[in-house]
Amino acid sequence: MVKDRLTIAPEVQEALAAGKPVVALESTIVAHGMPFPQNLETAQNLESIIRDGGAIPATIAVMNGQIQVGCDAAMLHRLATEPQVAKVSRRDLPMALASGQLGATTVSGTLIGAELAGIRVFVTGGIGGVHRGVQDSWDVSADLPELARARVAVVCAGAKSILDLPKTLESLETNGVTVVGYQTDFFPAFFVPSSGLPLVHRADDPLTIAQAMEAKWSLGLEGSILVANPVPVEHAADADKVDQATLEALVLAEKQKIQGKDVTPFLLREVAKATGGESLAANRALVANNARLGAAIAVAFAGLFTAR
Ligand code: PSU
Ligand code: MN
Repeated sequence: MVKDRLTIAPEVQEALAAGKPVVALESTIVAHGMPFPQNLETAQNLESIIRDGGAIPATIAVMNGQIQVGCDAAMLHRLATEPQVAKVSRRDLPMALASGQLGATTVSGTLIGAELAGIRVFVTGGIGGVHRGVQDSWDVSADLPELARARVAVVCAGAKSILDLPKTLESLETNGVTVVGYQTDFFPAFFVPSSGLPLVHRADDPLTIAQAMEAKWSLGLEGSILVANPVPVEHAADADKVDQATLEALVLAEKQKIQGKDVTPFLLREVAKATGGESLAANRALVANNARLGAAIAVAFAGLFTAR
């Protein structure tokens, strides 16, 4: 039964039962997306931003054979520091649960946990997508099919610029994922505010997004509303520097035969190195920015039901 595999922190459980706003957070960004100690600081900072915004944070991970929804300080510390944390997408969930090992959930894994727990808003940095060179590697993130399935809004800063963004957007459309630019007409490119790729949908306030969530799911349509929130310009990385670093990282990945789930963490690490930490600073700022918006959307969404 679901409840035998789901441990929801008491505070999160209470908020959900009372219809109060809750925001899910992923743990792969903590375990694999950033180095220590920036990863732990970021995890803690995101939780406090969400609290300041009037919502309850729930970092999702896998531990002791359970999907853990809402991590305490000790759990966050383990995720940030232990050397052998599994990276858990939908594919990996069964074995991670069966083995009892510690696992960090990706966007796809976190979406599963959030939906099972009844959390409707999830904040991340950048989603996975279609990788460059997909025609040879067939590397398409499990985040895409999961976004097509889970009824959870995801706030991100676009897709990581290490990806093929036009193909990622096409795939989102094919899968019926509603992509909404937040106060922008362009798909953000993670470390930089715009990819130059135009978006069809735009919202300028959290309430509009909450209403779109309600509209989509009240029809019984499955899948996410993907809120694309650009990194604030003052925190953006230099676009040319990031592009150059990305190209070099891709060559290095090929040379070192980096494959599968190791590709994304490898590229993020190399780009951070080559930009002298500039990309890491942008990454931290953009998730914080997403956490602020995610809390506001969760508050607006909860408000739709209490106002009736
Ligand atoms: N965004 C970040 N840092 C990350 C990731 C996203 O800022 O570490 C992670 C997310 O967990 C996402 C995963 O789901 O990378 C995608 O991995 P892959 O490309 O292997 O599907
Ligand atoms: Mn992949």
